[in-house]
Amino acid sequence: MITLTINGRVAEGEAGLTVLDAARAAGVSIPTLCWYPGLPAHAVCRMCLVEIKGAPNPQPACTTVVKDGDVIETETNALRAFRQTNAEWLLARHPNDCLHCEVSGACQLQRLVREHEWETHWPASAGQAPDAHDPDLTDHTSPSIWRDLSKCIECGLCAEACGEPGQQLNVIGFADRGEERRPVTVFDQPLSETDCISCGQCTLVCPVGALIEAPHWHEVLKRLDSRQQVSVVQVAPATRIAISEEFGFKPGTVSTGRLINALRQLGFDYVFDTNFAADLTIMEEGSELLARVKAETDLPLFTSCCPGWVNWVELHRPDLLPHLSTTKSPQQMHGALSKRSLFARSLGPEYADGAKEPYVVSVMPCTAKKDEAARPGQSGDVDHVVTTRELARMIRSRGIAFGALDEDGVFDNPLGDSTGAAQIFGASGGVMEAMARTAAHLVDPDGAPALEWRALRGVNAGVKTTQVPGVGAVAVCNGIAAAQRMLQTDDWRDQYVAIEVMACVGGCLGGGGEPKSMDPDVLTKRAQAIYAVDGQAPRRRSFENPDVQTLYDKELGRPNSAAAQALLHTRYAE
Ligand code: HC0
Ligand code: SF4
Repeated sequence: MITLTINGRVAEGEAGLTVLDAARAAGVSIPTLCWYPGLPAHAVCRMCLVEIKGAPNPQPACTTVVKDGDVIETETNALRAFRQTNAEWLLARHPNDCLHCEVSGACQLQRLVREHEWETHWPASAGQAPDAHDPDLTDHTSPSIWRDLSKCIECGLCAEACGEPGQQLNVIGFADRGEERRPVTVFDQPLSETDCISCGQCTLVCPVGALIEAPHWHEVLKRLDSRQQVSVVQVAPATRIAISEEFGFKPGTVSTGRLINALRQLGFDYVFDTNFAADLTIMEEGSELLARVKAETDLPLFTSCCPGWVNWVELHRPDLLPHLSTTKSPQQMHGALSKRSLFARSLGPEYADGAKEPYVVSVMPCTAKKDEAARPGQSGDVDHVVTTRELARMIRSRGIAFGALDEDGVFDNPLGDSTGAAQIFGASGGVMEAMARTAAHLVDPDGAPALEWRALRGVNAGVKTTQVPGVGAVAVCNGIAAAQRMLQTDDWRDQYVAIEVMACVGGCLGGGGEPKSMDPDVLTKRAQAIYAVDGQAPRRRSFENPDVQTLYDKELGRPNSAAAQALLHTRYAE
């Protein structure tokens, strides 16, 4: 431990910490715009400059390491004046259209303006009107990600999240210098023509509104208000935990009941659970795996529920498409069941004869789920996808006091019951662990296979592996960068029978549509909550879900039957 003085107060800190971390640990807030936990600090925005006694010039807090005995000032007049000049430069180039901006209220620049009283330095003058946007800097071509580079403050975080050390996709990089420095795609193409996989990690780190998810929430509210169809909503496993952070709860708070009550207040007729379809995925994908193991074909099987990963395979390794499970993702399965199963037909004569379909919305931690919903052969299963962040805006916009809601909400049936195995889908390794629980049972119904496969858990390791008795070795790639590294090795084909890939580190709980967080441990906290829900579930293996059993008995016959293939499986673009 070392001792330092910050703004006249003595504090203890760990050796090796940056001034920024040490100050935050001591309760001192230093403004930043280009810093994000987990990405390298590069001191571009110059907002975090501090004075350290003995140092000739102000030093950036994000890259300067504390030394024992340091005497640090973060709020001198000179520093305040410097930050203000910096802000003036940024604000002179930034559109003054907060009222129209999708991230209003969640924008780091807007927050700093408010907290530091910089409003007076933001001219509402010519060139700053909303319609002054250069259309060449706006790109709405992707079904998942929108760009408006007139809002970019050149922090560089998107390029890091998309490239090194993040996703290692390098769709976005920096071009030009000085005034023209901005994040661009290769040949300045629109995102839809690049190798973007829609993971949304760039939107998660963007401190302003330059990169956002393609918003669906306005349209969802309009459709709910019109009440022309029965409306159905499904909620992803990761959303019920992270939504809490949007309303001031600690990371890792489980808000399932409150969330269900909020969705009812928004006007949805049926509030269902994506987890029901996650259990169904295990039945379909697990059966597919056991059939492939028996026939020794197209192994290893890759999971296909992450649309960012599916996009990557189609773009970069179409030779691997036969290895992808043909099982639709739980989102798409749930949509198909909501629209074309006994449930849909039970909604009334117009629904029974197909003249009408329910309006289906999903709430996902993921931006790529928006383009999954538009995939050829699957479009129509789900009408709109809102991210966790968008749902928070919907809840606020309707004046719903989330924190005051009762925690007693329960999902509707028959598409709302689930097991603990489904809940862990939201964490990296969860799909494979859920599959292991059921596959191990199917190959040895009288045995007592493990329920918990801890080797597959955790948000930090890139690749996790274990052996499933009677099935074979399985692996989990935690993030698309880990998957790319694995595919460059020589022996992955021979080593494993099944591989889970989630494009975002941490799995869906780290998805590009989750709340933005400056807590470096946020992924671990969300994961702990997911495993706690599983640990307390009365049923923890997917085949134990009674409503899934009923669905097979009444409608689908058995896993991978012709009826199941027609409703729950898909093909990929070669
Ligand atoms: Fe996921 Fe899913 S677990 S991809 O991360 O499989 O988005 O939370 O909803 O579909 O269930 C995301 C999360 C889901 C799906 C499920 C899977
Ligand atoms: Fe890169 Fe993902 Fe953003 Fe696309 S969505 S630009 S792949 S970080």
